[in-house]
Formats: sequence, C-alpha cells, structure tokens
Amino acid sequence: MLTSLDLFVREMRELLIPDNIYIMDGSRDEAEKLVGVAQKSEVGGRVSLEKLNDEEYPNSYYHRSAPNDVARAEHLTYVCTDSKEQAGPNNNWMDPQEAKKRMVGFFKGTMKGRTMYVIPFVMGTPKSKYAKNCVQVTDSVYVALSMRIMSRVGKQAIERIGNSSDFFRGVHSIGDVNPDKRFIMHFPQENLVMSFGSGYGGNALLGKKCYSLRIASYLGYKEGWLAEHMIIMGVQSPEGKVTYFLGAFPSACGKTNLTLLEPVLKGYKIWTLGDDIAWINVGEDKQLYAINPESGFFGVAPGTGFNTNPVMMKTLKNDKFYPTLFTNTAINNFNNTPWWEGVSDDIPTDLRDWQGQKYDRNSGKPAAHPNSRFTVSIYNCPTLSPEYDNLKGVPISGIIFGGRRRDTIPLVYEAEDWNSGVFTASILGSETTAAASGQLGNVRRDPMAMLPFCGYNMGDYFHHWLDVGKRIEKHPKIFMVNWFRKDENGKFMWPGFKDNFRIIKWMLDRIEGKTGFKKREIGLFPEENSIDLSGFDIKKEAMEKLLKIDREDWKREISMIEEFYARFGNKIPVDLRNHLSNLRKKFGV
Ligand code: OXD
Ligand code: MN
Repeated sequence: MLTSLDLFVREMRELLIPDNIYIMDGSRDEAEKLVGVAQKSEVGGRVSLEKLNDEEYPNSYYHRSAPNDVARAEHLTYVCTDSKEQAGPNNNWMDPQEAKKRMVGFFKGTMKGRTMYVIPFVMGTPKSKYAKNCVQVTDSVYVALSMRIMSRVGKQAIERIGNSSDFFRGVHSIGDVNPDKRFIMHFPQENLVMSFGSGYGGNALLGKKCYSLRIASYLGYKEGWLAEHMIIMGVQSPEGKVTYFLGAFPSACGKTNLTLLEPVLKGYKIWTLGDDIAWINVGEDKQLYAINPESGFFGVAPGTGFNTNPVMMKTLKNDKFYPTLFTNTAINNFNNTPWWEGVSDDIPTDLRDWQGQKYDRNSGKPAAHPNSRFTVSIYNCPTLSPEYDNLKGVPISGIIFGGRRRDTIPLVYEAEDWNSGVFTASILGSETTAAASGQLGNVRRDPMAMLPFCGYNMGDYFHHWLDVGKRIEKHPKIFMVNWFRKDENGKFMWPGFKDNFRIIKWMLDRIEGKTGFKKREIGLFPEENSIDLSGFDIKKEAMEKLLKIDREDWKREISMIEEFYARFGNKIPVDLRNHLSNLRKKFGV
C-alpha cells in the first residue's frame, strides 16, 4: 500500500517532472556523494560547491549565490490563510487558491532535466514528543546538503512518518533564480510551504524560518505552545549551577555571538543550545521548557573572528560533522580559505570578492557580502550543552529581548512581571540589517523579533503570549537589552561581545534574588554598582548614559509604538493597551 509520503512524492513527480528522483537517507556517504555532484554542476550549469583548504577549514566548501539572491525576500513572502485577518497586517496575504494556482504555474515541469531531491527530516531530537516530521523536495543540491546540516535528515524521519499523513510538506525549486518569479508562500492551515526562485537559506531551507517559525508559530497558537526567534543558552556559575535563558533579537543583532560567548567573568561558562529558533512548551511542573528544533547554525560570517567569537571559529574549524558550507564570503586566493570582514585585522592581498571578482581594497565596498553565511553543524560546537538533546528541553529562568538601537533604549532593564514583559517585548524596535533585502538602518517595530516570522495575526499572537503566561507558575524574568547605544559622536558606548556577560551576570543575580532594583518609568533598573565592572575601564558617566531614559526620545518612541499598535486595531489585547496608556501618562503625552 502506498503511504502518504509515497503519494506526496508521486504528486511532486507529476507536478515537477524531474529526470531523476533521489530520496535522502542522511548518511555521511550520501553527503560526500552529493558534494561530488555539487562540485561538478548545479542547476543551470553553474558549479555549486568549491572545496576549501582542508587544513585550515576541514570538510568545508564554498558556494556563491546569484547576486540577486542573498537575503530573505520579505516582500515576496506570503501567509495564505482563509481570511486576510488571520494572517494579519504583519504578513503579506494571498487567497490560498489563488496563491496555489500561481505557484503551480511556476512549478509545472520546472525540474525537467534536473534531479528532485526528497528530504525527509525531523525538526527537534527525533525521540522527543516535541519533534515534528517534515518532507521537502528541492532541485538544489546546495539546499539538500544545507538541510542535512540544519535538521535531522533521513531514515529516522521516514520511520517517524511511517503511514501517517501528518507531516509538513515543503515544495522548493530554485527555478531560474529570477526575482520576478520568486515567491515564498505559506499555507499554515495545510502545513505546507511552496517556495520558488531563491536558493537563499531563509527562503529555501524550508525547515528553518518557513516551518520552524511561520508554520510552527501557527501550530503553537492552535496547540498551546510558542515557536520563537530565540537563542537558548545555559549559564553555569562558578558553583556549577546552570541557569537557562532564551534570547530574542532581530536578525544580524548578535544572537549567534551571545549563545557562543566566552564569559569575561572568571568561573562562569556558557553552554550553547541554539542560536536562532526555540520551541517553548509549558512543562508538567508548569515551568517553561525550550528545545532547539534545528541541528546547525546558519550564521552571519562578517564580524565573526577569533577576537569576537572564538568558539564559532573553533566550530568552523572542527571536522566532526560533514560538511561545512560558506556562502558569499570572499576567498583568499593565497591559501584558498574563506575570508570576510572581521575574521582577520589585515585584508589579504589576493582576494576574490563575493561575486568572484578580484577585490579592489580601494573600492570602499566589503569583499564578503554583509549577509554572507556559514552553515555548520551544532555538533561541531565545543560549547554544545550536554542537555541539547534532552527530550523535554531545558527549564527557562530568563528571557532576554533586544534590538539594535543607537538611542532611546537603555543597556538593560527588567520587566516587572510576565504581562509587562510581554508588553516590553511587543514594543521592541530595531534598525534593519542586511539579513533581509531592503533599506538598512531604519528603525522598525519588531515585536519579540518575530515581525517577519509570525505566521498569523500578531494581535492574536500577543493574546497567545498572555495566555501562555497564565498557565505558568514559575515565570521566567523578562529583560530588555540594547548593546548598540551610541554617544553624540556616533560611537558605540558599550563594547559588546564578551562584556555582554556582565549584563547576563546581573540578570543571574536578579533571578537568584541577590540584587535589588530601582523602579523607573519603563521597568526595573540595576541598583548602583550592581553590574560587575571588574577589570573594565568604563567611566561612571558612560554607565549613566547607557542607562539613561531620555524623555524626549521616549515621547517619540511612544508615538511610533502607537502607530504600530494602531495597525492591529482592536486585536491588541486590552492589557497591552493599558500598559501603553500608563507609559504615555508617565511621560506626559
Ligand atoms: C536568519 C535570519 O537567517 O534571521 O537567522 O535572517
Ligand atoms: Mn534568525
């Protein structure tokens, strides 16, 4: 008897008309074979992978994308629910029938002359009850190999699916990488994504943003859990106690660096569990527990170096899991290694830029694309937490939210309680970065860092956060941070990276009740001298400036928040509206 999986493959064969079908088993042998294929050719005759220097970067390969395909295409990303209201003003919406018709038009026969890779995969540790079964088809061998790094591909997934028809379906083709024929269409009510015309991670690795955030956030809404754009990390004290945190930051704001941090304070250690996505459930003991559904990092290369993130550099040089991929970095011709701004202080003399041209250091342009990436297994990470594969996940004591803001938002503060925390997270704003195509540096509201990833109406999402809070007995503390505040000369006031641990330590002390707080207009602030600044040369006035609440800035901020809230009309929970009007009163607006 044909299983639902067989039927899906048959349906895809009839739609896409590939020359060959290859069902992935997830083995290393297979990965080597596919790398071999990718070294010879990719769709359209372009070579997809080039081997890099094996001594410097073992098992590593280089991929250069089409120049028009280097970031998430938010304007071409749609949530296709029955009604526009279900998708909300935070999503582009198209009627599901119309969207399917359009996509079927693109997909019809698109794999003629190509191989269709069938990727059965599990998001989450396969034995966990929180893990989810998925299948993606693609015609890109680069995508197939990337999926093997980012998720559990192969036999375990096929076994878990068995005769069931309950699995996520992802249909992907790079088409001819034409931005005019590029769409990423989500059908949350059918557990389906159709993505055409892009090979970029966030658009094409359908287990990542498409499933584990947009579709999963909708499933979580229906089933009582949360799918969030968050890191997971364990902070170990000198006494050996580990406290688990979640952290939500918009793309390219340093999430990966934070979760692989080497603490600047003696005796502490950070255990890594995830750098991008957390699935959060209320456990039997009424605490929050989080798992990372992914099994790899798809990280931004620029800014990663032995000074800023030595653990990631070690991860990238580890040969444990095959392969590691680098996309759109520059190449140092001298020794055939990937190069990007921040990996070394000096610029090598013989560089190819991310488009393969000889790099002209006087051009004023970076050699690596600002959104160039590495794709590497989490099992290569030397600080991987022993609890990473825990079937229940890890218990959460603190949730950190943060954005990239040159002004207004203080270095750190704490929300008074869960609902104030939800409000604080709902007003998160950040300057836009290169991870999404579009203009850089404008402040946009990005509640919970989920604006591009919430697969349903964000008003309903806020209600859901408040509802989850009602089911918890031991609430995690919620914090807001801003590592990116600048002084009047445009210079960062806080060094960031390692020193961010000083702020994490303050949070630990708050969680353990070892330090008090000063209550101010927007939340609870550190008491005088409660942030450990040992061995750190920062002036008292600088700390004051970092923690300053500028009333004029906040008046502006409040009107931006009001504008944002207004887009959701009466979908915004009354509780959050009350928080906003209290804030307005405190600032006299
Ligand atoms: C990512 C993103 O790639 O947020 O993680 O864009
Ligand atoms: Mn992300």
